[in-house]
Amino acid sequence: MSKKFNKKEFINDVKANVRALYRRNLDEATQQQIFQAVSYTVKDTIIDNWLATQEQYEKDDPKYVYYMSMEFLMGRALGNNLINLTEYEDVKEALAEIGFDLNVIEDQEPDAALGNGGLGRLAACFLDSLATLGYPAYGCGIRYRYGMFKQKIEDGYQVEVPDNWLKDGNPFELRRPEYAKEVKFGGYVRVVYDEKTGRNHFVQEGYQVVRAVPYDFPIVGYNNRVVNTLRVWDAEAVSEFQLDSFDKGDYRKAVEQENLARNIVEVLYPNDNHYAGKELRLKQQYFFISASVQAAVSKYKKKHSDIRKFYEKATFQLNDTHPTVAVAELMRILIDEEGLTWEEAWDVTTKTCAYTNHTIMAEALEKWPIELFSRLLPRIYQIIEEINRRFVAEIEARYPGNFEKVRKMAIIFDGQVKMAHLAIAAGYSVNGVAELHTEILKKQELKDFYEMMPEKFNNKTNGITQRRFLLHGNPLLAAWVTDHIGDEWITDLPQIAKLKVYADDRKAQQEFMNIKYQNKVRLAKYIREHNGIEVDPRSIFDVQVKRLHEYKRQLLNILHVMYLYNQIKDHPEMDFYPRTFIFGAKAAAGYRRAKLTIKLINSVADVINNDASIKNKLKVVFIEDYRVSNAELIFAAADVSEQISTASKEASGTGNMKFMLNGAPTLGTMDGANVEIVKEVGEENAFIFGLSADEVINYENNGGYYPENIFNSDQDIRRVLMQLINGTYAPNDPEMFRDIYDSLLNTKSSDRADTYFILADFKSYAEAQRRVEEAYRDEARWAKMAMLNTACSGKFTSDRTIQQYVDEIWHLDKEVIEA
Ligand code: CR1
Repeated sequence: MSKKFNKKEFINDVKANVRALYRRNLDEATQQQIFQAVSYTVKDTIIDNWLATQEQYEKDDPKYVYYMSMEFLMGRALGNNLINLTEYEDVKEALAEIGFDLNVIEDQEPDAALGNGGLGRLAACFLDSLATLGYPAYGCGIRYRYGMFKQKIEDGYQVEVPDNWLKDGNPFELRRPEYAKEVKFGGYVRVVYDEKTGRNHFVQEGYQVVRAVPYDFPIVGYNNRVVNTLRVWDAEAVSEFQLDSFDKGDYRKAVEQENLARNIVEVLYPNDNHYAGKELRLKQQYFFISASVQAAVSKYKKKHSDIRKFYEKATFQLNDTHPTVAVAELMRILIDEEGLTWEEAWDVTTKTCAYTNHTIMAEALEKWPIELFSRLLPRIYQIIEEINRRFVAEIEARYPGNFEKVRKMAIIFDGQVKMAHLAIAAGYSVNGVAELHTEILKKQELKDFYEMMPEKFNNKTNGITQRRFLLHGNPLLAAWVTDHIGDEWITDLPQIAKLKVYADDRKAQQEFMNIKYQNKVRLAKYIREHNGIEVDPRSIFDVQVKRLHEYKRQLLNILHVMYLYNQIKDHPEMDFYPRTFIFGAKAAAGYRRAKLTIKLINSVADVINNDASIKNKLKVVFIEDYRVSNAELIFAAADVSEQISTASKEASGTGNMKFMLNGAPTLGTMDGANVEIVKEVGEENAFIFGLSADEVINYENNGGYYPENIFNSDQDIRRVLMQLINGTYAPNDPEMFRDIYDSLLNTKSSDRADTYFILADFKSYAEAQRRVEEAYRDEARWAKMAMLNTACSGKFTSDRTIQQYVDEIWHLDKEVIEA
């Protein structure tokens, strides 16, 4: 493997880096400076492997996957890189020797939060698995100057603070100006007839141009010397003197170009599962896609002369519709720059692009107004028009006289460009992210497309990397697992099933639960330091961490807490097992009801946590600024995994898998990947409740759901809902939560009341919660359940997901880095 770790050399390198970077000696350096110096030292090792990988790929000329994504939610790099280099323990020891604690050093690193939630984190897990399995891959994205905002809670409200993650410098990235590309916006297209070839040429003129400069991040494979690349693009102004002669001295244009460059990569849009339709967002999309596609084509051309075989060496995976302009950009390059005919270019494009759908939420569908689209990307729009013309002709040929089909499937319709339709028409593969989700796509959301081209559709159930979410995040459990079954699970997670033989072993159960307890102590300390709340690690840690969204139903959870509180107040003598309800969630900055839900959770927490009469039986904690780095602590410490979305709405979920891996049974609906989790672990080792996806879809299509009937007939529910508007949790402003109350009962708005079936599922949720309590009281039973969740999590490694993408979509060959 990589050259052996040498402690003395390592310490000397760190010392030298502190001197070179900060002109200080070790004893004068801050923890941040040590972090930087250690990272540069680690980067040196990585660079050796990066070069070796590069050379090997150069020699073998393999096919690459370009994973195109607006989001890569990487989290911290140092700890993960050390884990994958298998140098974590060595470095920890070496640092201890010179008086530093690796954990504290790791805490100096800001999260690279270039993503919102599951979609962005999935991309990050995929890169880890691609490198670990030895597949040639590039992540293609944007180097946002500001990532996902930092969340502060002030007076119970979310306040967004800019995430200036680059302010201390970013030790692992590498700027690559030699690979810069130019990206053009606006202007108009002039058609020039070429008499020699008899073909039209399309020339874009009067445009603005931005220089795209790539920054490369190393993606370290586990213990295999493979280092792949995440390439994220920064925008720079093309300075005035570089304007072509026609534009020379055009001062206004120079300033405009400067502004365009400055704005384009400024900040990540903080929406999860929601489309905002902002012009700047479309600029971001085209910016990084144009640069990435140009780079992929240049790379191919270095070794190959026949561009018509491009797809033999490259495939583009489009992470949702956000990168779908890649389809038209590739067509543009092939036709306008490489001189291919339309048919030739279409053949290449449709063998290169593949699309992943991540949601059926209607509000997430990207549809751009023609006016905006054609003004910003005139040539790209022309190409999409032609793709649409031909696609509509196909639909008509297939369904003569059926205008309904055209209306539902056309790429351009009703003044809008529909990105999902473009991705499906041009992609050779369309996949969902869990079995249930893919079935819903085929039967409901994309039914017409499935009927017309069933061969494109397939499922790839999501996964997570056990290297970050067990080996790094839960070192105690990781070591225990390795003690019992060896360490092959690190690269072959299904091996973890070998733990099943310990499920009934009392000693193993006690060790397992003791580790859980220590992780709860670790989290309790974090909560004390960050929230000033004291929680009892002996209580049940019941956790819901994920983006705040109505369909994820944090509201159901907190309404149930209010109900429990009523019960305890009414029956102080009641035997109630102490519970700590832990929430963590960011709300999109403009999502009012989600933000009000955060306020509600914090208001309920305030009342309950300060009520001495309930003797600490109930605690509610809202963890500020939920992100990848604190998620690692939270999963390790969870007893109960709340996965309570309205059935059919959560495409997959991936947090559910991280909880399972860490030994927390699922309390959830039959939604997304929960269905597959229950199948693996057995229904007796999960707590399932609520309407099924079919029942929800049936109500949605046929009506018949009346939340007010439930409100009128159920005293417990009625009381909880009334407490939203009678000042119980907002004595100074009883109207504060009116909007939430209205959302459940009133049809004032055009929407159906209780869109997400909270009242419908309330009682069955409460009943499932009682089963949780009962199970937890039986220590041996719970320990067995928890251990079986870990033991049955093998399917949910992203290594398995990636292998399926490779076998069924990408068709890549494994690379081995020679020593
Ligand atoms: C889904 O909501 C899924 C991730 C990753 C999200 C979640 O259930 O686990 O994608 N979808 O596949 C999304 O962000 C834009 O859509």
